[in-house]
Parts: sequence; structure tokens; C-alpha cells
Amino acid sequence: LTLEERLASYVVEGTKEGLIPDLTLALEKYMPLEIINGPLMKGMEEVGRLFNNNELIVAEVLQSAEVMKASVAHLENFMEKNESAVKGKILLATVKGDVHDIGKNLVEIILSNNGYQIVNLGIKVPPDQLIEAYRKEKPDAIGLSGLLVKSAQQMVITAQDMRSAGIDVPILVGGAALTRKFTKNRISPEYDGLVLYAKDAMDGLDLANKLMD
Ligand code: B1M
Repeated sequence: LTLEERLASYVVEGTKEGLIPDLTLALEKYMPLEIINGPLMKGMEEVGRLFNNNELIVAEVLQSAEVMKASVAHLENFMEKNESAVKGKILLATVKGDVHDIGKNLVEIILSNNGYQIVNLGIKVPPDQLIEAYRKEKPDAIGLSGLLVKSAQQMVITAQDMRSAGIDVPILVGGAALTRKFTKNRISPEYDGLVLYAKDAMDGLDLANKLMD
């Protein structure tokens, strides 16, 4: 197997044996984020496909998630840190009913390495908790992540509840459950502030930077 194939296979197989040495090798060729978005994501896509076909069980997918998390944690040490003054404060959460957090945590890493103060509320965050955290933290923006189909609908509800609570700071939404179109047609009309769709973590950073300018 090539290095790239091996990296994808650690994720698919859910094994960490040999992972760190291969990540070290990969760092000679690629930037940390290229390794995540390239071979590691390719592995995750394969896991999603196998899971969908009932060829993997949840316990196996969890092991794959562990490998992804360990890889991201390792690669984070090699990411460029932009030590500029704090550009803004962003509240991050995976919406109610959804446990997927790898993408959200990647967004946290990218944003915090680039001058943002992040308050990460974790997973399965109901609107009430988000509203309470908003009042306490007074963030400049709120980022919501969701991977399940039902999470897209949950984002609509969350936006409605935040509007009722008088919140209108920009919200950034992302995750496999969403599309730009859904964001524009279904979430935006339910919220008083800007609603921006981020296709990946770097896109999230670009959007945040535009907002803070
Ligand atoms: Co789940 N799962 N899962 N799962 N899981 C999916 C999402 C699924 C598509 C797999 C499939 O069937 N093909 C499917 C959803 C089907 C649907 O609703 N259409 C699914 C399912 C069904 C489920 C369960 C219901 C399974 C079950 O229990 N029967 C269950 C749900 C539990 C719940 O949430 N209530 C479940 C559980 C799990 C695990 C716990 C085992 C594990 C999650 C572990 C964890 O996150 N800690 C897991 C995993 C790993 C996946 C897949 C395989 C991989 C997700 C991932 O981490 N990708 C996933 C299939 C897939 O996506 N290929 C799947 C890597 C990550 C870096 O990408 O999160 O997409 P992603 O983030 C991207 C962008 O989306 C974006 O940036 C990132 C890249 O830079 N982004 C943002 C994300 N959030 C953002 C926020 C932003 C900006 C960008 O701004 C705020």
C-alpha cells in the first residue's frame, strides 16, 4: 500500500498500530490539514459507505472515529498557529440529538489556531443551553454542526428558538446534514441575523474572517 492508502486504512480498520510513524512520514510531504482532508477523510468516507451497507457496526465506526481523533490530535501539534490578537469569540455546538463531533472539533482547532476564542459546548446541545451560553459568553457568532438528516431540521428549530430569545448574531452552520440551499431556504428565513453555510472547516474560517472584518 502507498502511504496515502495506509493512512486511509487506519481509519477504515480502526487501528492505530503504525499510525503515528506514518503520520510523521506524511508530514514530510503534506500540510497537516491536507492529511486530514485527503487520506484520512477518504478513509472516513469509506467507513460511512460500509456502515451504510451494514458492513460495519457502530462499535467499529467508533473505533474509526478514535483513529480520526487521535490523528487530528497528533497533527494539531504541527499546525501553524497564528498568534494574532483575538479576532472574536465563537460559541460552537453540535445540535440536539446529534453526537457527531469530529468535524466540529476540527472547526474549533482551525478557528482557535487563527485567532478566535472558542467556547465549545459539546454535543447534543439543546436550544435552551445554547441560549443560556449566549447570554453568559456574549459571543460574536455561533457555530452549529450536524450530521444527521434530523439535525438539519433541528437547526431550523434552534434558529427559531434563538430568534425568540432575541439573538441575532451571525450563525455559521456546517456538517454533512446540510446544504447551502437548505441553509438559505429553510434556516435563514427563521432567523433575524446572518446564516452562513460552511462546507468545511477552512470555509468556516474564511467566513468567520469575513464576518469579523
Ligand atoms: Co454516524 N452517521 N451515526 N457515527 N457517522 C453518519 C453521519 C452517516 C452518514 C453514516 C451512514 O449511514 N452512511 C449516518 C447519518 C445518516 C443520516 O442521517 N442521513 C450516521 C448514522 C445513521 C449514525 C447513527 C444513527 C447510527 C446508529 O446508532 N444506528 C448514530 C447517531 C447517534 C446520534 O447522533 N444520535 C451514529 C453514531 C456514530 C458514531 C458515534 C459511531 C461515530 C461518531 C463519533 C464522533 O463523532 N465522536 C459516527 C461516525 C464516525 C460517522 C461517519 C462514518 C463519519 C463522520 C465524521 O466524523 N467524519 C459518518 C459518515 C460520513 O460522514 N462519511 C456517519 C469526519 C469529519 C471530519 O467530517 O463531521 O462531515 P464532518 O465535518 C466536516 C464538514 O461536514 C464540516 O467540516 C468538516 C471538515 O472540515 N463541518 C463544519 C462539520 N461541522 C461543521 C460546522 C461548521 C463548519 C463546518 O461551522 C460551525
